[in-house]
Amino acid sequence: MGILSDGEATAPPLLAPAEKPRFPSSLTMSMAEAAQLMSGRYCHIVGILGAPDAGKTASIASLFMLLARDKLSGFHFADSRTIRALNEISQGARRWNDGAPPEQMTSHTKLADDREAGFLHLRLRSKDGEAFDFLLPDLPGEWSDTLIDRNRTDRLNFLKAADAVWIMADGRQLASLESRLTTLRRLDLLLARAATFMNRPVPVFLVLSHRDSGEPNARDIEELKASAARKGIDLAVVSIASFRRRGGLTAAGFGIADLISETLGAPRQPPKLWPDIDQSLEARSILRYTSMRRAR
Ligand SMILES: Nc1nc2c(ncn2[C@@H]2O[C@H](COP(=O)(O)OP(=O)(O)OP(=O)(O)O)[C@@H](O)[C@H]2O)c(=O)[nH]1
Ligand SMILES: [Mg+2]
Repeated sequence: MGILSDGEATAPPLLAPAEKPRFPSSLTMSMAEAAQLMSGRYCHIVGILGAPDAGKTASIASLFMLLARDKLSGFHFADSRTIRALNEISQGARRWNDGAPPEQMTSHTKLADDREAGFLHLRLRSKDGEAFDFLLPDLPGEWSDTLIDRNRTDRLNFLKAADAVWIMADGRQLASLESRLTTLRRLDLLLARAATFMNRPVPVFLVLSHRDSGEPNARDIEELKASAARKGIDLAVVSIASFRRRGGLTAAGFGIADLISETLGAPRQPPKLWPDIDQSLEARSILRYTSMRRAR
């Protein structure tokens, strides 16, 4: 065939795909997916902050593994929208050689999108049949470091909608002479930054990991609590052992059930009897936050 004459149509070389091509979605829930879930049911958002290696990912992995074995005292597993992500973060812990735990049970958290938190979803059912949905972000410790050092808050806006905050630290660092003072000072700074940023009363838990290696120093805890009280925070302290090192003092999963029930039981602001529209939006600020982002 020669050159096409004017007006003659050519067939497209390829058929248009039925759906626009998309990158595979992240295994965690995006902010928009979380907001969609929350529009249908109440979800407890927990802000999990803490330095690299504080034990943030391990606490979520341990919670998931306890639920998987139906060993979380007081609760059963009911559902998860992010089961693949939960499997992924607990993979290291399941890669045991002949019963010997690997050096690293969880690996450093790296996010596909370094600008927005991804949420892990877990639905728990209490022994009396009540269901509770949790949205837990597995954030890299660098996000807490940049909050402390540079007051970088743009990626942490979801904290404004959190029902509770877990400030995590490796309990062993409080027991070590070299790291104790620095750890205490950075925890105090993190509490201050989080309190200023959230600017409303939120139950805050100091969660100390590695309880299998020993108990935290009671005087340090009292000092942190007193300092938190001066910032208007009623700090609750929970010690956990997400895993158990060889010869460790406590079983794997120690304290996790307490952490969950205390997070659920933490006093919340009493609901207003006749809230007006603005106030109810205030309480569910994740919806407000996502609608603001959509409008941008
Ligand atoms: N034995 C024991 N190991 C723990 C405990 N908590 C955390 N670990 C281990 O400590 C290391 C660091 O824990 P992670 O949970 O990965 O730390 P992270 O806070 O998520 O760190 P980033 O993702 O880098 O911010 C991992 O090898 C964990 O398996 C604990 O309570 N007991
Ligand atoms: Mg992590």
